[in-house]
Amino acid sequence: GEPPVAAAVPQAGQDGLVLLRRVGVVDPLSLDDYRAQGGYQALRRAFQLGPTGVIREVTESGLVGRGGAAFPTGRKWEATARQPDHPHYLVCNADESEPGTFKDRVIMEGDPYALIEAMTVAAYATGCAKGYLYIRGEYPRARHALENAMATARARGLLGADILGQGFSFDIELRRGAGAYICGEETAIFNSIEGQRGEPRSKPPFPVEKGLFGKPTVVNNVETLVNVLPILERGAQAYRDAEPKLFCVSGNIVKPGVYELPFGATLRELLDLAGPTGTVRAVLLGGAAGAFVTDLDIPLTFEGTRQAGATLGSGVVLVLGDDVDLKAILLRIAEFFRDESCGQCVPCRVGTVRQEEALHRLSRRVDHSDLVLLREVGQTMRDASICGLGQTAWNAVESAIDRLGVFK
Ligand code: L3W
Ligand code: SF4
Repeated sequence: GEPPVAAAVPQAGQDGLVLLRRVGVVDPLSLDDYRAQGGYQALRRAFQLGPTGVIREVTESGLVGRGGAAFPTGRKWEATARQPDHPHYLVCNADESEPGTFKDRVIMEGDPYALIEAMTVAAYATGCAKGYLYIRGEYPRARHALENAMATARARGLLGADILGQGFSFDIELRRGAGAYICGEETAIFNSIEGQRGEPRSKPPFPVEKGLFGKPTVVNNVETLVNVLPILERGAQAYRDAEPKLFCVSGNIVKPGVYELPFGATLRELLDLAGPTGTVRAVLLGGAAGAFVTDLDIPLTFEGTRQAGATLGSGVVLVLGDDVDLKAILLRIAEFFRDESCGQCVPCRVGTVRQEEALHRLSRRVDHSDLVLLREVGQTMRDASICGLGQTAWNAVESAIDRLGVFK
């Protein structure tokens, strides 16, 4: 039943792609094919540079996290590497659950060795002997591809003891999520791996100091990690000159799928590739946690989207045509957050319920007091929730009211 990977990547096989260059082209089950297409060059380069050299390259590349929050990767790695407490752990966040996000899936399904190689580089740089790959439970095809890649890499001396004869040992354990959105929050992943309830922990302390099993931990998203390969293969400067970003385009669109463009392309340029099915009413950027925009000329950068009052988030570009029922979409988003709140803190546990109730009333009859209530509840969730779920649960609704005039 599932479509082949290439179908989800309309640009598959095109020249000039960086992150997607092998997706839909390489045999995802073949290590030999991966190596024939440039695989394991980056790890060899990493061993030449040494851990500090790798961190220097990653820092100079300017790479920031692709899971949504855009934290500088080099800073995270450097902070973990220097922790005196051992062991250090590496966690790859592959619990891709933000509605509208499916970029990590195509990488894992279509180029799984890239993620295994990138995790090995990250572990080498930050002094981790053990890594966990925490994958969304609903991704059986990706899991299969990764399990095959890990077993083959292990059998060929690319995982396990003394990798490539360089005296560095590292192995990866795969863990599956069980369908909870909140388990994509980094500290909820730690709890989940440790066998506790998947609830976020308060930060600080940040994972770089006290993460998995209370030890220094690097947590990176799949897309963040695979960027490290071209950084090492090309060098930080060449990478910076055309820094690649993945976008998950869906909704009223002719060719939905994952697109790669250099940072700074505009939303209009992306939509020209994907082809809206008609007039575009609005675009939801950043997913359920993101915001609606109407200006198609905004540059798709973290800064550009922030200035437009939105977020690049995990690269969600959900296109809404003229005929969509916005109220129904808002209700669906509110229902999602109410469902997925872990219930640990009051602003989010209660706020997501109140938000959904108010939206139900408003979609029947527009009452000013409900709009006031919605705003107060939303602001409280944003200011007082423990984690990103509650902090962002009102973003999309707010932008729909303020920019799209939904309840006017
Ligand atoms: C050391 C400090 N480390 C922050 C680390 C922190 C984390 C990263 C970002 O994600 C986003 C939200 C949504 N010393 C540090 C430090 N760190 N200060 O930097 O941290 P933070 O807290 O800003 O964000 P977060 O809670 O990790 C929230 C987005 O996630 N989102 C997207 C979800 C995406 C998926 C998906 O499908 N891939 O689920 C959902 O809300 O936009 O910006 O590592 O430890 N001083
Ligand atoms: Fe749980 Fe929501 Fe609080 Fe996050 S903000 S800890 S999801 S109740």
